[in-house]
Amino acid sequence: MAFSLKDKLRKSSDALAGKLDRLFGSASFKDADLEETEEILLGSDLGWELTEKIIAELPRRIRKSGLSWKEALALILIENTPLPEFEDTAVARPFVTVVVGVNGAGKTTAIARLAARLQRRGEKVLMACADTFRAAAAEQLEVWADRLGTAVLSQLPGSDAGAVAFDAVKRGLSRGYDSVIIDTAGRLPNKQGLLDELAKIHRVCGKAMESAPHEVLLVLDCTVGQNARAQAQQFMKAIPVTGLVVTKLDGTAKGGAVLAMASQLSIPVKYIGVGEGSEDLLDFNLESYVRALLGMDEEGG
Ligand SMILES: Nc1nc2c(ncn2[C@@H]2O[C@H](COP(=O)(O)OP(=O)(O)O)[C@@H](O)[C@H]2O)c(=O)[nH]1
Ligand SMILES: [Mg+2]
Repeated sequence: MAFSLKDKLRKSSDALAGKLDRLFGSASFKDADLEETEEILLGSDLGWELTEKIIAELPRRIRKSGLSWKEALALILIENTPLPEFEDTAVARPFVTVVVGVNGAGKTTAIARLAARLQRRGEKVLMACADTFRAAAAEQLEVWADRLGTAVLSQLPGSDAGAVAFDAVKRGLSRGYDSVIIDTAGRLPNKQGLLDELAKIHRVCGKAMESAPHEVLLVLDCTVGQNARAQAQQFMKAIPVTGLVVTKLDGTAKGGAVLAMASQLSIPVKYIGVGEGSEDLLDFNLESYVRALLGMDEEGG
């Protein structure tokens, strides 16, 4: 890696670990510090549930294990964050991914980076624009496809989003694509219209290929903080989300929100966005993330 995750999460770790470091100093953890600890945890957007668990568990954990407060906190955070289930080793071809989320969350950027990664691995990738609401949406995906040299499928604005998804999966099957990634609309107004459309996209993927879609990624902008929860729950009503992509972790102190979202929604985080560069979409590794968030080195620390 050209940079360290620890550097990318600097603002978040300053807000969380930095403040806790100053609170505890070099002295050992004191129960008297719990109230201030709670404030710091909430301030880093870890959310009520996780914060309450930590407050209840941390003193006992430190006493029992003899670990430093930081090591104990890291363990509690790791234990309370859902992990992906072991995936079937027989991966479907094409592997169909539908990407959902509100406008501006970072869907299209994430799709382009994902496509680039898959392509580097030698996969044949088809991107499809099922955002038929905005003309600019297809153009944006086409620009990426041009740049990456991947195939792209789009329709004129106003055409049926479900039909685009159906065609994409069919084309993926008939032309031997390894991956089909479907971009979707994210308008907030007329929400029911959008939710119906997403449900339809999901349904027609399954009509085109029985096991599809194999992944539904919900992209959440972490700077939205705790509001992302309500947003996510809306999307989850329409389409069964299998993984989260949390973007814009660079330049924010809200890095705790990643763990809060995963545990509140009981959906594993699959990728994180840590910048606007082409390399800035990372596989999510829970342990590395927690250590970086707490300003710890990869190992030891
Ligand atoms: N700083 C930063 N910006 C991001 C990240 N992901 C996406 N963006 C930016 O967010 C804006 C919206 O992204 P876009 O992919 O068009 O969102 P969409 O509307 O969901 O498709 C663009 O300017 C992206 O460059 C990230 O991880 N960090
Ligand atoms: Mg987009």
